[in-house]
Amino acid sequence: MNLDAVVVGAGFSGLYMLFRLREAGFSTRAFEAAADVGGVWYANRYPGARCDSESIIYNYTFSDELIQEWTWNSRFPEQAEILSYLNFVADKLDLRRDIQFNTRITSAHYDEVNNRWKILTEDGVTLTAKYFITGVGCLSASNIPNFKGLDRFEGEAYHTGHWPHEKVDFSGKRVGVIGTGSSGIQAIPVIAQEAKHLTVFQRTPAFSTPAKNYRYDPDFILQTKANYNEIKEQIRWSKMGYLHTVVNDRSALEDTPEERHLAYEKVWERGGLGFSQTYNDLLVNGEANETASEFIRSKIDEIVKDPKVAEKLKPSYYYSAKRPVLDTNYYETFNRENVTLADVKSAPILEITPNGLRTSETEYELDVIVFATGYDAMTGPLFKIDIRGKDGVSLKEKWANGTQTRTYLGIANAGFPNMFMITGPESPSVLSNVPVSIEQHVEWIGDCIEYLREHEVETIEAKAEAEEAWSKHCKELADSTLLTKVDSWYTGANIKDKPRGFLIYVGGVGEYRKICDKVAAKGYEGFSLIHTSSKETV
Ligand code: NA7
Repeated sequence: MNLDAVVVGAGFSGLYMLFRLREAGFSTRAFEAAADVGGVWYANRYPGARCDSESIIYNYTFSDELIQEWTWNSRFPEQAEILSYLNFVADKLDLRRDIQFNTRITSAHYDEVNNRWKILTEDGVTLTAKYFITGVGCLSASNIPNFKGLDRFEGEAYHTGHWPHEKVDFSGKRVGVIGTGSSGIQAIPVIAQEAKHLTVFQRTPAFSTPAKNYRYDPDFILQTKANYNEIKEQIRWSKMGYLHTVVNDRSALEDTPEERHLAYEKVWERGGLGFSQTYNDLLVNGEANETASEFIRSKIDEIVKDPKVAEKLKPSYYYSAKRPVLDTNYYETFNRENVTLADVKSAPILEITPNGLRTSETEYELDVIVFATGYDAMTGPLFKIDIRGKDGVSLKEKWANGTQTRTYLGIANAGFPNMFMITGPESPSVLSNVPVSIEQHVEWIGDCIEYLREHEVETIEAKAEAEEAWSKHCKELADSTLLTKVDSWYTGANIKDKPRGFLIYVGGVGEYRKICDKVAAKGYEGFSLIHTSSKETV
């Protein structure tokens, strides 16, 4: 099969990319390893799975019809509701006829003689395409630490990112959850209600603030739909793709302790991810950050009855430097009689045993282990495919050879002509409301491919110097924040032997959009374009 474009993935990215290119008349096919649409929302079915972005902005904005015809139920959408939404989109836009499910792309090699990508599927089928576009997500390559004895466990074991479709029954069972990031913190309160006993194995405590979820009022929905153009403009040009902005546009240190307390209390009560926006310097000034961190620690003291448990739950790093978490009754769960907190920082997990697990201190008998141990973020999903550009150099080799992954705009790579990444490393991606970033990428890539057709361009490739400058810019921006001062999946520190680097553009989605638009307006500045006829390089 020879196509104009192959798109990998049928989540938020792949679905829209397929639609965008098909509408422009390009023969396009999407390949999805799972049995249906949804991407991470197809896979993350663990109890309590919910999005931390507010529903009304966690959707596509490109089609007024989609906006008007879909209605969200509550402020923070549950996994099942998001999955229904993506199914609704796939049906409405008639996308399934161009998606091949249950098909993993295993390799994509660039053929320099014919200027085509040669793409291989797991079942041995070869395709060729002019453009190779990845929509593989940033947090889709799950990570289970290589614990000794992992395969000897005789009970049930699940990773939150690959949850079974049938309901997992915890009743009457001794359950262990390893990991207290977003997934663990969402799952723990729900599992605790059902399990006979739940042990939470915590290595690093997370800062969590209340989601304060509620059902939407029908009038609010009507108003939202009527004003959607305004909402769309606001999120597209915002810092992080959200509606909330900095609550107090000054340093936290300009307020008195009493004023600060009131400010934090107000934003805490409001719920949602806006807590990090209470003041404008919480992510850049350690002293200011400490005031927010201390406030959350004081809340843990207030909520958790056993002071020793409360102490263990308090993080000591900068609030929001690791991904901040939203919860519903997380800290409260530790007041339940059937819940125990095990600190596996001071007493690490040594091995998984047939009946549970053993730490350096004691042995735990478990019927079920839930691995909420996260993901090989950003680069992990791309490395699952053997992607090779010019001279047979793989993306893995290119990125692993240096100490830092390099891309141009998070969209393209020098040495990999006619390949585009949706929310690739060094784009705003996971530091934004992701669908906003996805739409911007898809539209930019779609416009670019149309431009190439119109101008009879055979290949487009990022220039090495443009890539170098972009990576440097990303690094400088990140280094000016507290985000690089703490080990996290943002920096790659959660994966053994992964080169450290901060692989997200932190300048904001609005600023990023301006930069990308400028690059396009200048005839794709920073890219080499080779024309079909003349072989001329621009
Ligand atoms: P995260 O946020 O990476 O959390 C993973 C958790 O698992 C975290 O608490 C880790 O502790 C813990 N972990 C990882 N390895 C181990 C070992 N070996 N022993 C004990 N504990 C371990 O993943 P999530 O799935 O919760 O969230 C990912 C993102 O998905 C989330 O931020 C949203 O954007 C959506 P650590 O902190 O490394 O000490």
